[in-house]
Amino acid sequence: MADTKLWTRIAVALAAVGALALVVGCPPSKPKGSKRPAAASDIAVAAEKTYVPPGDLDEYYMFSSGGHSGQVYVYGIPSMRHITTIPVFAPYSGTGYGFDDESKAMLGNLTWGDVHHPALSETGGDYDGRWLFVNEMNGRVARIDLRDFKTRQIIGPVPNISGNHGSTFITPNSEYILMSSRFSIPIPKGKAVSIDRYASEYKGVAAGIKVDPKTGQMSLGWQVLLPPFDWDLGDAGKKLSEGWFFLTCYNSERATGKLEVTASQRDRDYIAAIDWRLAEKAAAEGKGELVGGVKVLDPKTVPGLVYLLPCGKSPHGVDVSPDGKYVVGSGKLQGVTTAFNFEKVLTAIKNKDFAGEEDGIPVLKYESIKDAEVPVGLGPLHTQFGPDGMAYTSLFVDSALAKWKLGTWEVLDKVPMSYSTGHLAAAEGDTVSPDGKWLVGLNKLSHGRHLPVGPSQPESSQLVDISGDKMKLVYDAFTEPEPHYAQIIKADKLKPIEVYPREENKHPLAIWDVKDAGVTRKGNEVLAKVVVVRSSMTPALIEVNEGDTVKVALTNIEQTTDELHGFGLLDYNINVVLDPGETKTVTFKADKPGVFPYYCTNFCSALHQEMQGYLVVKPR
Ligand code: CUK
Ligand code: CUA
Repeated sequence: MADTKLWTRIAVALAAVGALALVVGCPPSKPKGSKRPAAASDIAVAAEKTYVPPGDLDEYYMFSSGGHSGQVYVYGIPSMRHITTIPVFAPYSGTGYGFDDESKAMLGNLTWGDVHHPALSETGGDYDGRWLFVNEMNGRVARIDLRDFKTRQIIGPVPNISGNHGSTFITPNSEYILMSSRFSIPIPKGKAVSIDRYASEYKGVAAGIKVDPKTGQMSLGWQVLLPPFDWDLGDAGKKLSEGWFFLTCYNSERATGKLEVTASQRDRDYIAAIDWRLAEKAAAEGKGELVGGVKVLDPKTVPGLVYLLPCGKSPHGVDVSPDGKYVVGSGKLQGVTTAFNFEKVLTAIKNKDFAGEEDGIPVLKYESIKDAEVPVGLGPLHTQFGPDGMAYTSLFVDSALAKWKLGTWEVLDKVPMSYSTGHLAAAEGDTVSPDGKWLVGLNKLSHGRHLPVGPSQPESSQLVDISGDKMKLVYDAFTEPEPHYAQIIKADKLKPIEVYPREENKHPLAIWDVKDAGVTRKGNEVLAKVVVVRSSMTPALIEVNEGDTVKVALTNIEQTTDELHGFGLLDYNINVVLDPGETKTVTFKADKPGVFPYYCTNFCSALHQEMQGYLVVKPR
């Protein structure tokens, strides 16, 4: 009871800090007031550190989640220049994504996604530069091939998962991607069970999505049943903790929005530690039950599968240190972040040193597994790492980043952020060998540090130089909505192609010579094979009848860097973009009679305007 009162007081204090921050931190008229005093030499150093002269290249790629824009944005570091947008879960007319048959099929019926956590594929716990995986809240995960920066697979909506926030977190050799239900529901989906039976019949679910080590192809894997605690964020163990997945929850109260029970009542929620190798083995041995088409394991019948680590109030992020020894969990309603010692976790498991259980899952004793509560500041969310035991934690309420040291637990430095950082990303900062050097605060608010653009303001990402003892804010960038997590990889680990080599194009409708181009008909189905090359589209006339189903197969036969061509068809909502060497198809019903010009949308040569043709739809 006393605890609850204490908590109420803290909550009030935090709310006041938040309110105060809003008042102090966002003067209504900017940008003049936003110029912070800085010594001229500081400015010169920051400028020199971040300036990438014309023609020079950045040292790192940053892949930043685009939140509910559904996309991934690519920035160069240290310049913070936006280099490209990778469309993933929403159509993007800039690259014709979501218009051609292939990407349309991948998107399915959903035209939006809420992207939170990119995960670069790993080998031996280091980024290997092969693929980028990203989650989105509607239960899906996408794989982007870093050879061509294209979305190549979308898996899901995965059965039984509701609100896929806890992904993508990848194992050190890219064996699995973790996924979890943020919102517990009865499973399989489609059962309408009264919310009064939440505590017993609503289920938390964690999923291991299997990744093919050769192709990156994802498949459903297995799932683990968890109590309905609202499973939020995760990380995979590495080195000392390899073989485990960690997942936070913020509602061990089993609150359902009713006033008398809230998700913040308890002083501790949990981090679940899941033995994924055991899950794999149990599923292979035929344990578990098929629910919604996936093997679901109940921890009650697979002893040792899950343990619960008590963690400070409503934890958000959980991050594993480069050596795998520390599991750092931050209660977002606290002023400290907790470092659990995984050696102690293993000892406690061995000795069955438990404090109790939740739905049959053993709960470890907080005091026997934690090494330190580090007083980083208010509202700690996420932690990244540098070399030499350095750790960096984002503070949402304090609107700052804290630097501290693993082992000594000293807080060494803080740098204010504008404003209210959610995630932070350090250069290779979640691998077994972080680089140090650069840290980016991915802020939830920008608070006027940009030319005013009306009420719909951008988010901001700020670059911090972490190469010295003190952290130095060196650059403000304004980002597309809404950056959650980002990962930063050394540029030389990626070797993207510049054209699709002709010999690799296995599309059945690809053609490479204008003499193969033309229009054929089977019943009321029309196929137009079109060659696209500077500076013509062949054929330049496609004649069909009203009501025909028309498939246009376009091949860009160029083998020259940057020679993209587009196919915009007026009045039919068709916009396809073809990279050099690429073939795409678009299928539509010719339901409007008339003459409809098509033309190249990418300015490709002096005769770009001449790349055009006509679709003639003859009335019935
Ligand atoms: S979340 Cu957005 S600040 Cu989706 Cu990882 Cu923590
Ligand atoms: Cu092809 Cu413009």
